Amino acid sequence: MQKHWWHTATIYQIYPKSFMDANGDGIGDLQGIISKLDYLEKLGITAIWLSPVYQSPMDDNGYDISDYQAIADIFGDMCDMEELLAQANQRGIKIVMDLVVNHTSDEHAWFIEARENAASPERDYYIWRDQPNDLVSTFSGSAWEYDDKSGQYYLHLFGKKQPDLNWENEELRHNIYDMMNFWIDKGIGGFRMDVIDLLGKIPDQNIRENGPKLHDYLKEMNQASFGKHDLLTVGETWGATPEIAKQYSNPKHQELSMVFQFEHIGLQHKPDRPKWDYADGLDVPALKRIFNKWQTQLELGEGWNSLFWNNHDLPRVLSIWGDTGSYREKSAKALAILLHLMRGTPYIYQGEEIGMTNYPFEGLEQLDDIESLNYAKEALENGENMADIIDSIRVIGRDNARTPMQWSAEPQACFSSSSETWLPVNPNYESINVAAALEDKNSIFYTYQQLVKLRKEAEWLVDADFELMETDEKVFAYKRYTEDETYLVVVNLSDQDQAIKLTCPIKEIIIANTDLQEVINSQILKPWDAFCVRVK
Ligand code: ISL
Ligand code: CA
Repeated sequence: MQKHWWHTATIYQIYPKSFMDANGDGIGDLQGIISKLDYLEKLGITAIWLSPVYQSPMDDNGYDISDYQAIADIFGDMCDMEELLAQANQRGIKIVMDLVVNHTSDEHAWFIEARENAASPERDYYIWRDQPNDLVSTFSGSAWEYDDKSGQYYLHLFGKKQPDLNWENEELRHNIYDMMNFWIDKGIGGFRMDVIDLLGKIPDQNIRENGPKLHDYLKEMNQASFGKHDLLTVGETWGATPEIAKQYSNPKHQELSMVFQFEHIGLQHKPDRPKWDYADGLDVPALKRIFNKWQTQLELGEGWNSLFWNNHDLPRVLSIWGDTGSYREKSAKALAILLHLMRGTPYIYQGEEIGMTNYPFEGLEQLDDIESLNYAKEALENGENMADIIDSIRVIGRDNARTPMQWSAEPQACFSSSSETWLPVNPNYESINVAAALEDKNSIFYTYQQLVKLRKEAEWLVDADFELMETDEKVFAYKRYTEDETYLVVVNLSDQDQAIKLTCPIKEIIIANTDLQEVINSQILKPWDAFCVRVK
């Protein structure tokens, strides 16, 4: 198998509005990111996945782009972007851009022209119908919006201000590839591709994901843009199975490096229910089953995994599956060890490396997220009560991931010099912050640092096969083995003691969040104990 830099990389996701505010307007920006590159270098990450920084009315925080080749004023300008690229590259850090090409903003010049002039070529860049069908938007309500001017409806699988692009249109496709090449020429490290599985949609047949032409488009895109370069490309694919993931990521298909699959994330809500109907606690046996499937069915050379607990759309993993009380640090390390030693490329979401948690939201006025607010509005109209709605949003809403990064115990966690930040700072910043983490040798940060380093150096992390081990329900244990070596990863995913049988001789301790000798002597895992050892 041909090895690429991203096989041994760890990627760090930055949500620009919330990372660091340099000019004191309460919103993160590019100069803020530049000022924190030394911190990221210390963590050791190989690349940053930068959520959208393009020009946008920010109806969905930049996932509604009005100009793909300009930077949003709130973040800075193209000079700042070039400076970020240069400064990051100097530190050996690549910048992976977010590619949002399922839809644009309704303020994009293409859509403005399409709307104004039904005879324009741009009209066909979007999807218009005389009558809506029953497709619904991910952000609540019908996926069709009536346009007065032309008397037709346009499709929006997300917000009304996010009209869907028509990928059947060849001219549109080539405009997108040209735009991608503009960024490639600037020296970026790759693309994270927003809802890429929707490109082949056929609205008239209610086909959203995995339409028949999807993979033709991706092959064409690969050929016309990134295929000639050694870039990381990762597609966001909510419904992917291992079979589907191989279609994208098998090198012989010449599409993408990897995809994000969300099967494990599905455990955050009740089966076949909307995400707001969240599940109580983590179903550990199901988690084991799902990771086992992905680790064994996406064979080396036939596909590649992405590994993540968090992103800007998800609740903080410690709040939903870990422990935010006395085992906060222990559980954060346990979850990190569990994930980062599997086969695939790990992604860290800003703040995860210091164990940030959900925000204690109490009312709609504290929220910004279009998905949460639209859901609340619809649920209220349907007669649901406010307390239940807020409860769901507090547990699973997207703003949990989006509150400002906590840099220190100073006011506004040192995220901004303004007392008015675009989302409130989590009140726990006085204890959970970067400055405190850096000072404490045993902090979560240093576990992440160690894992990132390990991924760069240890070849077995790429090559070794995966085998799930039979253990008690709440213990997740797996082997990684090559012909010559065997590694054992054991994690207690609970706040209870768990008995284990650890009999094989330990040759080397790779990483641990506990006193391993004590575990061996007692044959008991204490709450959230986790370790990796070489046994052969
Ligand atoms: O998080 C989600 C699952 O309930 C959805 O809100 C989310 O919209 C979906 O995961 C697709 O996400 C991506 O595209 C959206 C954008 O709002 C998300 O931030 C982005 O990650 C539309 O561009
Ligand atoms: Ca700012």
